[in-house]
Amino acid sequence: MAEIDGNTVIARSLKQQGIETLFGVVGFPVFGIASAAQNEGIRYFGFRNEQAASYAAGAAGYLTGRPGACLAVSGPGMIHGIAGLANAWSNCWPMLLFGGANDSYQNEQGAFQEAPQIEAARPFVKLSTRPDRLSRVPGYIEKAVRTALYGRPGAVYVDLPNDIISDRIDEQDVVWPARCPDAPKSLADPQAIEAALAALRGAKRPLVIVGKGAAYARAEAGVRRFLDATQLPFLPSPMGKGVVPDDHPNSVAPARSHALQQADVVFLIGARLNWIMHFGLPPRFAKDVRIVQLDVAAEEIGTNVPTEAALVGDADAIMGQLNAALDDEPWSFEADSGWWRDLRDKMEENHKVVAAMMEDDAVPMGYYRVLREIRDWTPRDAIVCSEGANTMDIGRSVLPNYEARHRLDAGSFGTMGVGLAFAIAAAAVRPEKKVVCVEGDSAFGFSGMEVETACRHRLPITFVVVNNNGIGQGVENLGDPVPPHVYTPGARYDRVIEAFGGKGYFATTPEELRQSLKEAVESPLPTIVNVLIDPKATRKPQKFDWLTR
Ligand SMILES: Cc1ncc(C[n+]2csc(CCOP(=O)(O)OP(=O)(O)O)c2C)c(N)n1
Repeated sequence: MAEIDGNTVIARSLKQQGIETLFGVVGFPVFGIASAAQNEGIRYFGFRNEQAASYAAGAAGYLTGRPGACLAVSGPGMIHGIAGLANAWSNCWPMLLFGGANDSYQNEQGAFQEAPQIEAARPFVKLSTRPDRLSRVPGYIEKAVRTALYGRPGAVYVDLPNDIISDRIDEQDVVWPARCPDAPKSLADPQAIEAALAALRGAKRPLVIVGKGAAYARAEAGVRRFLDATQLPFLPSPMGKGVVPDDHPNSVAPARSHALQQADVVFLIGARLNWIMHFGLPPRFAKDVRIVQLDVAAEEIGTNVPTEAALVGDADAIMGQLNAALDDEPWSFEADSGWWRDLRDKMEENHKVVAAMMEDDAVPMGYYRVLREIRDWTPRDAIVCSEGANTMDIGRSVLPNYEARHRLDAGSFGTMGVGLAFAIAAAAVRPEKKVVCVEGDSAFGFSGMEVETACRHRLPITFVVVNNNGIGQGVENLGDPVPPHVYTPGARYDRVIEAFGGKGYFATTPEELRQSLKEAVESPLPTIVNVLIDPKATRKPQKFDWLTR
């Protein structure tokens, strides 16, 4: 049998475990791993910073259902990669970070880029580990994959010292475990299924909330069937958007606050009662709201509000149980109930406020006018990435999604700098899709250099920078001192991409924006549409101050 090196053992293990794409930045001691991965047929995307590469890995894990993988150099590179571990931890996405490390025989001697990497990763991962010898590396990688996937998905860190990477071994001495199967799917307790349906049947003002857990579990067919059968009103969480198309007749998203405040029974499908849902507490929710909760993680049950019926397990399998129970005993919520009439009235009222802003052709433009144009030029099945404050928040209601796992945003961790990375990940793992990435100008700046990554890999992403000269709101001109939230007024972000062979567009009027988007969306090149908006533009007036907190 032939001798092989550590790089090859690591690369082969990744391939064998179903990892087809690797994101990272090379340097000591991981150069050879990236090349070996390419030799094994893994696509390697070299980034400009490990932060973005690690964000990309998390998104790839969410989109594909197998852990996304990131490769980082020792010390500072691995430390940057922790940003992605934390983002994956918060969003419950399966990802692996492989960090190079100094030779283990130099530990505690002040080695080049030596750092307490295993300890640094630990708070954000399900497992932080280091192989003890080359022969067992595939076993460690199989366990890393299994840990990231099984139970509540999450991040895993694998430390790779140089002496393991550069070691050589007879191929027959390597222990190769089988490919880790996808996570086993568990069903809910049949009594909990009955309790859940009984709670919903007895509700006067029921509401379903569909989260990204439903999207991750590929439960879209079951959730749609359930809503069609029960005629219950539903709301998506930000990344739960698209599990059920936003134009589904049961969507009450335009009456979101009202629906949350008034509902008496809420059925959470893979959605958590965290800050995004105002913890399930007043004033966002009714004081005595009753909760039916479907989650893959038993420990999530009862978070912030006691749960009346707990459906623990795989969302797709459990939606199957609920649908089977409804087949046996059909039931649907009354279509002309006071609750539905109330929700429809509220949706109509909110629609009018927003419609006026979307049709306002005044220059400089506001968010709604810009986002309406983006909506009109975005293909129906595009993957939409979004980040920023107003740009993302308003975009969530203006930019529709029609398919599951087609929206990626700052998510549970509220991370800026994820947008470009997510767009690259989406274009990498779903090459058949158009990817549109809608960013605030501040958000763009966090990972802006990754436009070079998109150009180098010829990924025809359309980046739209909604430019108001700063964080949240900007100014017309720089003052002295420069206000903390302000960036260069009128910055030409569109020119950045041209340095790398992409195409930039600059727009200040609705007509220029329309023309730019039309060309950009059809272009075979990566493009940036930089649209200047009113630096003082903001959201529609909010009825409650806690909505903006
Ligand atoms: C990593 C990180 N750093 C800082 C912040 C704080 N923050 C929240 S939103 C935001 C940017 C908002 O401005 P912009 O992207 O221009 O969007 P806008 O609201 O102007 O549309 C920042 C910096 C964050 N959420 N994440």
